[in-house]
Amino acid sequence: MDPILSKLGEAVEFGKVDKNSPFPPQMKGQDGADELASQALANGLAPTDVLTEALVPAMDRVGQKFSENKIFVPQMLMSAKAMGAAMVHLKPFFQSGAVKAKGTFIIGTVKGDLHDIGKNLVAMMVEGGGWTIVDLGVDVNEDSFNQAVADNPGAVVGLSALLTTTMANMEEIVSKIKAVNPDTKVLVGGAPLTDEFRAKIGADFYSPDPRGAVEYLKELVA
Ligand code: B12
Repeated sequence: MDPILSKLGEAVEFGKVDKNSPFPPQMKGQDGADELASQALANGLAPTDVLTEALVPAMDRVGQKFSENKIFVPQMLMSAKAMGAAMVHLKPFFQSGAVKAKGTFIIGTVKGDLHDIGKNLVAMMVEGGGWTIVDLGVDVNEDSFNQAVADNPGAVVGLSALLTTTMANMEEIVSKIKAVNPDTKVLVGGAPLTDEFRAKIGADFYSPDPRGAVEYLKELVA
């Protein structure tokens, strides 16, 4: 792996946001995720490699350490901040110049859930695929999704959940969206989901990654 990607992965894993950030003390004065992501792209590394080889595996390591009680919520939060600092540099590459004429994609993390990194990535990639994004943020309930569908007739909806407790909230949200607008297509995603779960809750499509969502949406308007 390119050394800069290993360094970037470490910066995210240990929560080093940028050179000036005092956390973690053992990385004082070193470049953080902000500088390293910018350097990786300036060196010509592909944005998808930066994402899939450095950033996403780093967050997986963070999750692993959290489950083993080796780190706690504050460290997880610093890693999320570092990931966010790196994503700022990736955004322009994924947004491309594609004309936003394919349709509107409403996305939100479901109620009770505050994880937004995956949701933001999906939004970024779908926007890059030529869709207009309505991002409802985190902790979104069925009424807000339905209001957004009413405001954007014909829009496709994406739901994200990262907790096993909040993925259960997806079922209610999907059924309330379908009760008002039966033709609305609903995509679901997030680490704990499976296609079996998608079928059980009556959603239209599941993908473990943003690429699958982009492909599905492409076929929808083809
Ligand atoms: C960062 C993080 C946090 C940060 C979130 C910051 C933020 N702004 O998002 C903070 C510190 C706030 C946090 C809090 C908590 N967290 Co947390 N967190 C994580 C961590 C380490 C990384 C998540 C992440 O960003 N991954 C990187 C992104 C890119 O991946 P992703 O989200 O899975 O998204 C990808 C796909 O799933 C997919 N996708 C996602 N959404 C969608 C939607 C659609 C439509 C589609 C098609 C695809 C798709 O595409 C994305 C890109 O590939 C995970 C561990 C892990 N490995 O997932 C734990 C994890 C999710 N957290 C966990 C827990 C327990 C918590 C807390 C309950 C901890 C606590 N005791 O307070 C709280 C809950 C707060 C809440 N109410 O939501 C557990 C969940 C366990 C479970 N099975 O339910 C995990 C798995 C850690 C662990 N191993 O125990 N967390």
